[in-house]
Amino acid sequence: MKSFDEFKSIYALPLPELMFRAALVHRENRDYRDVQRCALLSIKTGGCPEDCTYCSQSAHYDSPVERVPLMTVDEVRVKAEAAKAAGATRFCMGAAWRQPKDGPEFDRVLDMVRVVRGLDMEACVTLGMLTDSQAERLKDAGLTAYNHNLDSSRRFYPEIVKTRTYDDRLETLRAVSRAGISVCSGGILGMGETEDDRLMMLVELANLETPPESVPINCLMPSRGTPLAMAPKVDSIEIVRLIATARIAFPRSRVRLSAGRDKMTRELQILCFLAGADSIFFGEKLLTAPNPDTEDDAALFRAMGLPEPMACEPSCR
Ligand code: SAM
Ligand code: DTB
Ligand code: SF4
Repeated sequence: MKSFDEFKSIYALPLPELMFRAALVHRENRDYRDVQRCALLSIKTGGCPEDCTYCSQSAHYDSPVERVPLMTVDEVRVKAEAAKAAGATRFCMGAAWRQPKDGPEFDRVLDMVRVVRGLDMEACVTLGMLTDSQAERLKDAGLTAYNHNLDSSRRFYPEIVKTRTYDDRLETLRAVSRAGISVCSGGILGMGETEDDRLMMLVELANLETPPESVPINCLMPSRGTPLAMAPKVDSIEIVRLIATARIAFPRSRVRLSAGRDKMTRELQILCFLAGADSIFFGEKLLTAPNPDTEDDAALFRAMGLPEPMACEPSCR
């Protein structure tokens, strides 16, 4: 069992020591040159019945996001081919659903997964809560990973979402694991939580029967009309400390520097990579919010001396 005190004592180390330990763990367990580029696509946008206070796609708030129904498989194929040509080795698709309904739309998502896998990329989807049978069908379609974030600590969660519980979230993560799909689960910084809440979230993830193989760390993308529209920016060093702690807590997992890079300097992003982050979303849009220009990202990788996207290891296909 991992404990809060253990993670806190790591997180609170003098920064040079924390960075050194995280870099050691990174090198012992992974190839530091392998920073994965993932593409992200919103396959169904807006009008979501959940009330997540951070989200531009919730129907509870008046945000400027336009509702778009579920894409066609052909539209997804075009986007996936372009992403692959641009160097993505993972293609992630998100739907603004509380949970998928069995029927033609879920079947279409299964086809989208098959298309992405047919292009030899990892496929990840995030569709809300899943039943065991839906998880099994996604596995049969070839899904690599399912993204379902815990977002924050159990204590803080009811302050940001009221339409579902922390245990609902954990139940879906268990269904995903039972189906043999790799778990992608992390959180969001900057919603008014404390640094301890962020650590409690890592403890919760580390104590899962199957800890996530992928841990996205998002910074809040404040969206007009949502209750968190005016939330202040997260302190840079807090981001770096959390990434380093996540690297030590999940030595063999991908720690993903996810939403929020558009407001980070090049130097801060590089500190995050030195702390053990080894994945980014690239492309000019996340689901609804902006991401850095692809040209700026190419320059960032050149500056780090990591010019070529690394192909994903054969075992992940
Ligand atoms: N509806 C599904 C769900 O919530 O599980 C999937 C889509 S949802 C947009 C996927 C994840 O994006 C959320 O769990 C949350 O962690 C993240 N997210 C949503 N809005 C965000 C925002 N404004 N800033 C940062 N991350 C956000
Ligand atoms: C994750 O942890 N981050 C991505 C992905 N999983 C689906 C989503 C980020 C969303 C940022 C806000 C937006 O684009 O609306
Ligand atoms: Fe819906 Fe997901 Fe946004 Fe919550 S985070 S409102 S569940 S799309």
